[in-house]
Amino acid sequence: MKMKSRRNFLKLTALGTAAVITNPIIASTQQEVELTPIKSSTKPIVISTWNHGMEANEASWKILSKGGTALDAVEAGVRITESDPNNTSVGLGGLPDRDGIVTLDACIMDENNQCGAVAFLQDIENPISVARKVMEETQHVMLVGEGARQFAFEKGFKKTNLLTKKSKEQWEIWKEKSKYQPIINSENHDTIGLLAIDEKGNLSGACTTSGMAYKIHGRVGDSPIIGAGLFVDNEVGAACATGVGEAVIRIAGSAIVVELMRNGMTPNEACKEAVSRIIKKHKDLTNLQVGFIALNKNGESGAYSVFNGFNYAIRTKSKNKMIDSKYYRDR
Ligand code: SD4
Repeated sequence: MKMKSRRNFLKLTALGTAAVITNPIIASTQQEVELTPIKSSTKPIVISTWNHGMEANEASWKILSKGGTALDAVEAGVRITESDPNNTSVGLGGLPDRDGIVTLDACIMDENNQCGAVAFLQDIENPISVARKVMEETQHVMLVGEGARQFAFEKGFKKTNLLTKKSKEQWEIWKEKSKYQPIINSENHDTIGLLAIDEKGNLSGACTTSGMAYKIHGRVGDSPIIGAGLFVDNEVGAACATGVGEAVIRIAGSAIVVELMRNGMTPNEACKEAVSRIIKKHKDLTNLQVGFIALNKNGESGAYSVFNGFNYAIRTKSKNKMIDSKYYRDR
């Protein structure tokens, strides 16, 4: 194609190359984005959702600080949360669906746009590692339900009872009160989404959850859906989501955040714009908590949520802390 003006094209100097948008109409509407090369003091970096992110980040950091890959780091990080029986929203000990069955959703994506996902998976403690096997050892992106479970067994994963005593007791109390009606409640879900940049400047992400507590059996949220719960584009950045998955899917949340960063927004601005789309598309915001976190290729991070109360953990050479997300409205 003929390039009328190179200025119309998105420039990603972080790569030392110009990423060419092949449609001139689209190109002429793009803002030119100058991404300065990532400072060596900024990488590696890992960010992840909620307080459980602190522990997960540490596991990722062990890998990143020794020069390991972002892909290994994101998997190792979220495995910690998945295997924590006291965490009732991810992996082992996750709150079950309304029938008392724990079903897990997870996905992983690397710097080459390779991705793998599992959804509605039962009896496996670390769905993120099954998702990675789907990515690396099949030609597919997503396996669900019984097929995913059988695949996991074939790959040597052990059968594990995911319903802990504590989660079973909570479910029994819920059953008494709720008459089998799932309640969308922002207290009931705390997915871990984790994004990392390694020493080489490559990005990967992982997202894993037991989903909305007391959901209808068979319900799958945003977390295993590439583009909704997680998206990574190594030229631009990465994003992941937490909260009411249905709302995230409706706007292709994480893909949108990455695309907005491509068009020049900071991670904070991109997360805010995605949240504002959710707000525009939902007349009733009752209990509709959604939060996004994002990391751009420069190692800048950001977050935004519908309501207060969302936070994320950040780990770099110089920082290891929780950051409160900016938000649209007080609850
Ligand atoms: C879901 N988004 O299944 C997940 C739940 C979640 O923080 O994010 N919790 O809808």
